[in-house]
Amino acid sequence: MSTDQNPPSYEPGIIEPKWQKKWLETKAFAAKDFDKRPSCYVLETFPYPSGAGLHLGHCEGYTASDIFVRFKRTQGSNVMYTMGWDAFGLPAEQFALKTGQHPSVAVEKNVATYTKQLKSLGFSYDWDREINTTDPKYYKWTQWIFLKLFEKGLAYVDRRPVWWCPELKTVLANEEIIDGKSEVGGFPVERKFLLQWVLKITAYADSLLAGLKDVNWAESTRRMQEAWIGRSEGAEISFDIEGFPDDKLIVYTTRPDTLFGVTFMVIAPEHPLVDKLTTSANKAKVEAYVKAAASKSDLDRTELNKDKTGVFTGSYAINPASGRKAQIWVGDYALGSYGTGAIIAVPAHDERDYDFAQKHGIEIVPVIEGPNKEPLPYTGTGKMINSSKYDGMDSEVFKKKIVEDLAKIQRGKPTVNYKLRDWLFSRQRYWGEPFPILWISDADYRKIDRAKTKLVLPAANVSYSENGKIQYAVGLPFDNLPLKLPEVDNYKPSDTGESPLAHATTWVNVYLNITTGETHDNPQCQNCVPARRETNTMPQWAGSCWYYLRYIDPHNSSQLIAPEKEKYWGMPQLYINGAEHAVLHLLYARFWHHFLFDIGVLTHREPFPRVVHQGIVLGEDNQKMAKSRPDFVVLPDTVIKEYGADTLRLYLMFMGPLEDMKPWSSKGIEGVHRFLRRSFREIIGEDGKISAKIKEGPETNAETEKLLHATIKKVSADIENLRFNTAISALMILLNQLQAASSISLQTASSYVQLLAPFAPHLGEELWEKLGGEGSVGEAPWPSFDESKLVSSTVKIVVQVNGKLRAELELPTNVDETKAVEAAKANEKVKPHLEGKTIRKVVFVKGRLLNLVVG
Ligand code: ANZ
Repeated sequence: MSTDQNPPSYEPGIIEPKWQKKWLETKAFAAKDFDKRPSCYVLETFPYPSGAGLHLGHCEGYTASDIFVRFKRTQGSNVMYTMGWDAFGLPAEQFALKTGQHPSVAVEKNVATYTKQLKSLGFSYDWDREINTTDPKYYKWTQWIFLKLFEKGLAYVDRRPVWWCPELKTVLANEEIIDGKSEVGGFPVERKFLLQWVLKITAYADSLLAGLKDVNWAESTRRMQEAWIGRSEGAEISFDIEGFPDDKLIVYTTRPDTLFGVTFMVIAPEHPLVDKLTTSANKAKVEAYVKAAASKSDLDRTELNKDKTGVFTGSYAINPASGRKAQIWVGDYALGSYGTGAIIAVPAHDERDYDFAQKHGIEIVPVIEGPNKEPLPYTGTGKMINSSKYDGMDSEVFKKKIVEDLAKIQRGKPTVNYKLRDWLFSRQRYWGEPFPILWISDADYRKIDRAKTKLVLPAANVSYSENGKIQYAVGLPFDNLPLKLPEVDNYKPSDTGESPLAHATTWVNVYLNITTGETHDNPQCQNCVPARRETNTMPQWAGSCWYYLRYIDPHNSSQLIAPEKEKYWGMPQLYINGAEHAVLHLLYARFWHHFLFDIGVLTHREPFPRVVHQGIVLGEDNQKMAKSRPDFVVLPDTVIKEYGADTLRLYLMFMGPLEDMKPWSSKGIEGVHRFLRRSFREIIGEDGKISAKIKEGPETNAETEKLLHATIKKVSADIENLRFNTAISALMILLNQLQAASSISLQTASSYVQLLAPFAPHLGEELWEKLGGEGSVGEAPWPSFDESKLVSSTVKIVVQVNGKLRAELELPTNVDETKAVEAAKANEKVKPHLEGKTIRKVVFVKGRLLNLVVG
């Protein structure tokens, strides 16, 4: 704390809260709809407010976008920069299970902590646009989008196998199961068939692929998303089966050119023909195999290094091209869920098939010869061999030709497949958005007058049947949303895998007026039928699929987003997030966005034109920070307490390129803290007033002037390109020059503060105020640079000793011979070569070379 006796020092603990308060009070960062300035919308991933609070990863990404928007404001943009909470999810529900308190209690507490932490970092959000996915006013629109998907036939139900862990009483994701046991606790899991909601994302596969052509994303991310969608062009080929004249075995292949090399077939354990094709001699073996396969995940089954297992059914397929017989095996490396669930196996040209054939002693017939007669399996292209009349043909030509020829005899057709699967959209959980759906009987469904009802009915009926009774899904009227999540006493999923909402029997069982869509508990009501609410909830992804749209119009109760506002703000011109979002979040959100575009809600087809992934901040030991190694976990709060938020921000950006993985360093943070202290000291004098070194009038030091212009140019370009670390280096070099100069102009000092301000906004405001700057430094127009002042002020001079290159010196452009010799003598690399010797001759080429002849 400064007193009258002591010169003031840099005290972030005082400066920072002061400016944070001021920014909040003046609503300094309000985004103004329809303002004349150009709009600039920047998005960052809204956090899941966990009990652990904000971590360094959040701070890194958020600081980067905050610098970017602060820079944009000074350039005259009307910035929209926002924050919200992705607050549905398992941990809040588990908190409820443990404490008996409603999950919203945990959410509220955590949101308060996060808010405080984010404010303490000085992020320039428009807090009036804050959103929370668990707020009924928000999830009303999540439900609305779902209802639209339902109405358009893009949501359906299916009895799907899910992994169920009886011990944990929960459904688990594929990734949570290792070797048939739960990752947590190692308990056995079983397949359970539960009724699930599924969204038809596959209908958007081509649209999602096409859109990737127009985005400015990291190449690796674009490719990952492409691979996830996995468009594959191939052919379906139909095989006769010996002894089963009424059946065909249809396979999907991307290599019809290998057809003459087929020596066996593999069908998935789930394939509908397994039982039929298994001869009695093989029955026991096949049944045991099929049973064992049921507990493996697709991931386990297709893992390349896994042993390729299988059993022979005893039946044979007949190759439509060669007429040869091929054994039909059941093997779990053929997946039931891809293509047709059956494949041709060509050991000569496919690694998996090769391993399998070797292991089971099956014949290997090469049909493509590579240019260098490569060893098997050979997966490249070449000349056809062992393929009857096609021998000698180029394999790429043959690939098309054979499909055409097979098509003529109805044995084949070109086919496109996708890796992308429809999206399993329901969870047996409490803490999620309820589905605005009710189930009614077949007879009651038929009573609905489609012309009169306000219920939402899908183009194609959505139904399921249980014990011979058919149930139909109807959607609540759009006007009746939100359907609020009911209070329950018991948050546990039940033994049957049913969602905890099923316990809320009075909420679940209602009477539905099939005209008005109203629900109540009065059985007497006319037009009413008994109905049962859907008790699954939506997955965590739902709320985050469209949140970036809601910031544009967060309080609109009659529309998801007003079209004029969507037009004005457009889509976020920058979205910084973690690389873990490369597929799921960015794909799901794009799907909903394309859909909303198609139904006329939006005018922009792609939501995220520019996506950048921040790199992970590692611990000082170069490992991922983890609770298990608490000594290496750095918490933002602790750093802020010790050094202040400006230091934390600056250091996170100085550590290295934004997208790189980089380790924390306590030395490094000391360094940037010193830099901020030096900046403070350079502007503010001993008496607490503006430093005596700072003079009115134009800059008189030519070196300073040149460097200032070069720094303005560099920092501006670096911020635009998110190269914050090099921008900060440039500021450090400029500060060195300011310190070395005997005086600085007020203009230079002000420009320096402006350049520093996006990175260290609190210190920026403080120094700006001291310099007598007008208003907030965040609003002052960004300094401009003069290209003509950038002419380099230094040259590289090559130093030779007896003609041998010894060093390169950076010296002022107009350096003379004497000064150059002096500099060379002082240089560490040159010194040893002069020791004990006399300079006999000096050759100096101005601005280029210095040769010292010694002896
Ligand atoms: C014969 C063949 C020969 C194949 C060859 C490959 C190489 P993508 O690009 O992934 O679509 N396949 C087809 N359906 C399958 C299923 N349900 N489970 C496991 N594998 C399946 O690859 C398609 C290839 O993967 C197909 O082409 C098929 O093997 C296999 F030298 O057919 B191929």
